[in-house]
Formats: sequence, C-alpha cells, structure tokens
Amino acid sequence: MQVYILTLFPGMFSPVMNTSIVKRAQEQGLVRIRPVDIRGFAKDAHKTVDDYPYGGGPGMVMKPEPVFEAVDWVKQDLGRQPFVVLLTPQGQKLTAAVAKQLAEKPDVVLIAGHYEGFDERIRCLAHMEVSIGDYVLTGGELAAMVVLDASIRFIPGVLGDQDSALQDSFSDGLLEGPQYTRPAEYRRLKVPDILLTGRHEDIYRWRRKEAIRRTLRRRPELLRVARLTFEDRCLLEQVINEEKAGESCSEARGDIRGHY
Ligand code: 6GU
Repeated sequence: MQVYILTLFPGMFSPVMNTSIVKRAQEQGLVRIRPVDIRGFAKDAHKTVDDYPYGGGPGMVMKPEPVFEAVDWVKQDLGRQPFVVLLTPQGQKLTAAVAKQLAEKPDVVLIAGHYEGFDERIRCLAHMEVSIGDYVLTGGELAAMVVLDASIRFIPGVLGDQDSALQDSFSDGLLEGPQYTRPAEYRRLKVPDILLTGRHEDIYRWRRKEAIRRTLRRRPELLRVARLTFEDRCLLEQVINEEKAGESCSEARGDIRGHY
C-alpha cells in the first residue's frame, strides 16, 4: 500500500512514520508513506495556499490550485489513478470497515486540509470524504494519521501476529474482552482462574462470553449487527440472565473504577 499525504505540515508525520509498528511496516516494504507539501505547488513568490472567502466572513480558505496540482503530481509519479480521500468533519465516519476498505487499495492519497475550510472545488478530487468523529480539529493531519494507523493494521504482515487484527474490538462487531498478563495476582487483584488452567477450549468460550458481556454492557447497539454464531447466541442468553441476576461484578457496580 502506498499512501501519499497532501498537507501543509509534512513534518507532523515524521514521529508517526518513525515509530513502532508504522515504522516496521515501512521497513518491511508493506507500506510506503509519503508526505507531500502542498505549499510546494503554490505558484506565486509568496507560496500562497489560502485566501479570503468570497462573500466575506471569518477565517481563511484553502485555495484549490495547489491541491489540484499536488494530486496531478501524485498521479504522474504513480503512473496510475490513486484512491483519493479528503479528510473533513463532514465526511463519512471512520470505522474498521472503512479502514479495511482503504487498506485494500494499492495507492491512496489523503488530503489534509487546514484553516477554517477549503475551497468547495477541492471536493471534486476525492473519491471519498472521511471524518474521525463529531468534533472539529484545526487540521486534517491528525485525522490522516488516525486513518493511516487504523488502515495499515489490516495489511497482512503488519501486525506481528496476524490473528490480532481479527481478534480486535470491532473486527467481528464485538468489543474485545478482558486481557491479562503476569503476575497472576497484583495488589489483591486476581487474574480469573480459568485463564490459568491451560484448558484451551474453555478459555476460548470464556473469552467469547466476556467479549459478549462487555459489548452488552458498554455498546449494546453493536450486538444488533454483530456476526454471532449459534454458540455466541447461547452465550449471549447466558450473559443476559447473569446480568439480570444481579450486578454481581465489581466492574458493573463501578466500585473499583479509580479506587486503586
Ligand atoms: Cl477528518 N478533519 C478535521 N479538520 N476535523 C475533524 C475531522 C477531520 N474529523 C473529525 N474532526
């Protein structure tokens, strides 16, 4: 996957590109990330990339020409048509499904706008508009990093253990259940006994059940669309009965949160 990021602040991407999993993915040749400075495509001596809004009003608006020319340059550089994504709070909400869809494209251009807005004609360049949530950022750069990070996790080989993308929250429409590592007891907080038994089938069932429980408690609306097997539905029924039987669990009562 090749990702060109059109931005006025290419330097913002260095920490993400040079750290941890994203860095390793680049070194392995699984992804190539190329920040492209939009300002480099401004024609005038002052390298102007923004201007006052027609009709008046506050703030500055990103000019169309440098962005169009930057996209032209990418197309020339590639020798084929990339999939162009515009980052904007008005776009379609980023989900695991959107991230996966982008990860399957060989060449993606992310356009990160800045200032109070961009010239409406810039929309004509994009195959898709993406938002990362209902709040406004000062620029599309942080959103581009989120989209990039969420997407590359779906490229085979990027995660050390390829199973982990499949087990993640949302991959099958459920939240991930609780996870533990050593020590088995810390400050009187115990790891559930079942995880120490080595009985793999029982552990699998317990994990699945706890993922369902967590989803029911925290994001019940996800259960309506989750891909549940017959066995999952049996586990859901058990969980619903257990939850009705009383909020036995300290997590549900909320009496641990912040008290340790
Ligand atoms: Cl993609 N851009 C900006 N500027 N703000 C946002 C966003 C994007 N998604 C949520 N807020």
